[in-house]
Amino acid sequence: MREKPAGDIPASLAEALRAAKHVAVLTGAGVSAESGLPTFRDPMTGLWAKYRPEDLATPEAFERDPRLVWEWYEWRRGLVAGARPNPGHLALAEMERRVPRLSLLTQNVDGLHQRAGSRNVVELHGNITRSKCFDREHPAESWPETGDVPPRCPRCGSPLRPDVVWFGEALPASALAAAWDAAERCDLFFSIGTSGMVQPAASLSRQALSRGATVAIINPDVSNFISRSQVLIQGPSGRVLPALLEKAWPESGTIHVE
Ligand code: BJW
Repeated sequence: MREKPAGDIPASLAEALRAAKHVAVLTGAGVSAESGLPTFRDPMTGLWAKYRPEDLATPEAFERDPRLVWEWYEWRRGLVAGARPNPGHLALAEMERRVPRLSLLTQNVDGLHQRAGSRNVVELHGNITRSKCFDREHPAESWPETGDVPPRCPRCGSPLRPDVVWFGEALPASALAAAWDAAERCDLFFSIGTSGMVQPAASLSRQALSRGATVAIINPDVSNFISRSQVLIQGPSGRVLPALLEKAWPESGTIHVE
């Protein structure tokens, strides 16, 4: 295990990236922090520092107070709509264009990877911009303006909710299977901007490691990751990822990701 500050990218990691046949990347809220979106567990600015997850991010919370939950997600949808992909998102999209296969496994619900140009994105925790009904999971793109908060499903009348994965809910089966498959088959696995606190996503890096992949962590706070990876790079993803691309493909000159 080696710990490197941003800008000091190990040559061995750049070589591993250049040689990789299949790269898997797990991302978390930290990747979108430089786009101005709050993470969950930052002790000062994280969402869970101000709000209790059991009041807002469980099916029971929605049953208790659907208006509160809907309005909280409406506020967050506004933040997402006003955010733009940052150099970390853009570097990952560029990485996908440079390696034979890249699986981008994201816990983020903000859609910023897709907006940055990433194509093979697996959304483990859903997407905040989509809605579905609570009772039957009918997807809903529009609904009649009846004044109901939350609005009602146009097909069955049940209340609408954001299409995200709350605590105690199963992840979408196809997304979880794709993520597990990528972790088992990749030769290089990155864990970027995630605290690794939430299962089952947190187990993916260990699975990749057990199958022989090189595992690299990129995070400004690496204190939780000692012994969980082979390479630790301490720094914000918006700085580390463009530097990593430049080190892996120096012949390309400066890679413009902004
Ligand atoms: C930077 C940076 C910069 C800052 N650059 N980095 C086994 C053991 C124990 C518990 C469980 C278990 N299995 C399941 C559970 C329960 C639970 C769980 O894991 N609980 C733990 C908290 C204890 N898991 C679940 O309930 C999951 N469901 C499940 O397992 O179902 C089983 C089942 C099967 C069959 C039927 C029924 C059930 C579901 C988990 C859903 C998580 N949902 C949320 C909310 C999504 C919707 C929303 O957005 O509101 O997902 S919670 C929240 O946490 C969100 C995130 O995706 C997720 C992970 O957070 P993330 O991304 O890691 O963010 P942070 O804030 O924690 O970390 C940010 C990091 O970025 C930090 O490290 C910073 O240092 C770093 N950073 N700036 C790079 N510039």
